Amino acid sequence: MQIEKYTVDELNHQQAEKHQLRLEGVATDINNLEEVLQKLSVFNIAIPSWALGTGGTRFGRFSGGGEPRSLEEKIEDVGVIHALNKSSNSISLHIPWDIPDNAASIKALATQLGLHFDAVNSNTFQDQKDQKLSYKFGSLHHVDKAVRKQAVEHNIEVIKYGKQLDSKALSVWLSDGSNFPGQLNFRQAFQNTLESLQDIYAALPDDWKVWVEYKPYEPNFYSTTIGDWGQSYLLASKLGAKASTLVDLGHHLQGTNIEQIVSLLLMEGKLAGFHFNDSKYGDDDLTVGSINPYQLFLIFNELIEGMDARGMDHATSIGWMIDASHNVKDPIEDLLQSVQAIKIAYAQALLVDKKALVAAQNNNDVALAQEILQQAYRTDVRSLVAEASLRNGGALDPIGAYRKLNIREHLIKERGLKTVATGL
Ligand SMILES: [Mn+2]
Repeated sequence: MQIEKYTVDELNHQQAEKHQLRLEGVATDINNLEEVLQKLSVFNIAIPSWALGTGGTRFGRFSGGGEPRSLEEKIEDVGVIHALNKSSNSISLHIPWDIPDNAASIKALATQLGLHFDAVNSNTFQDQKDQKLSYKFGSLHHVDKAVRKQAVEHNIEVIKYGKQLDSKALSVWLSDGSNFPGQLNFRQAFQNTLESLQDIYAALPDDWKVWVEYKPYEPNFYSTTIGDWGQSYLLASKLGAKASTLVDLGHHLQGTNIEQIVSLLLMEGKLAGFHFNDSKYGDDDLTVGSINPYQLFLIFNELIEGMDARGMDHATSIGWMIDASHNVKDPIEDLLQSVQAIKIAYAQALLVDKKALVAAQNNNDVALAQEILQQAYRTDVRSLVAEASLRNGGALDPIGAYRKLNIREHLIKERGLKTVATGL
């Protein structure tokens, strides 16, 4: 389904007066208001094709109804999200869950909805039907060269699909690792991974990048071959300029200082991008900003500081994507919440008085440095995010609009109650 713009305009009109008052209230304290609004209005976050359906756990999956039954319907759902928030103008495909059989028509549909294709993601963490060799003991790091070759060829095939859709990056996450001490020779596993990635790297088109993601544990619980940013950075450095490290927020052990990792990767020009989510105990499945919004703000503070130091464009020089599993919420609502949370953290970080912060740091004025950060963090920037959306033709309140327009009910009517999207 597609959203008629006048229906969004009507809802905005009903909320216009309240919104204006809120905006004026916060605007009086902001010196760089227009700059903040401008940056917010061009900031987009990619939606992964696997996030439009209800996710599952090891134990079960409870479909919410009206899930997309095809890649076309997934793209339509991203179109709904983008029509409401005007901040989700791209989709990241997962191969083989979402193979574009007819690239021309898929591209035309996306273009019609104002969307393009972000990074393509390979999958060597599962065995697919009719697959010759198994990934039970890993893929790019496997002891058997034939398995490594099969996994390399899969990645090259993913690049081929991405080229048809004008993607510009291959995102690689490996589940390769070991479950028990002694199972694996760490150096050999790393060398095999490097050699496999070198073969994939050689197949990258000139204007493409490869993003190397890391994760400390799961599905393996003793070692992961690309388990932290050091291992990813080492691989990316050895591969060359087109390779860099992808940070997934949930892929860290508890208490890890992710903002510091981000800062140093940016310094080295090796930060590829982000997978946004949140976690309480482990893994990466909760909605970004739902558990620790202050950490998200601190990460954005370092991102902005580091990108500005290198003259990088906030909106386009890094890949921004959501990577979460929506097990108990309506996936579209969850994705709308995610984008709002990201934009709120970004807006707050844009408000940090950088000159004052640098002065405080140079004076070792620890209390003042904290005050400066928290002054920005404690500002209610929701009306700024709403204003940026409004100026782009989106909804002041995207989730409210989604509910008032009864979109899920429409989707259930159109697709049925018992549909299951491909994905996790
Ligand atoms: Mn991820």
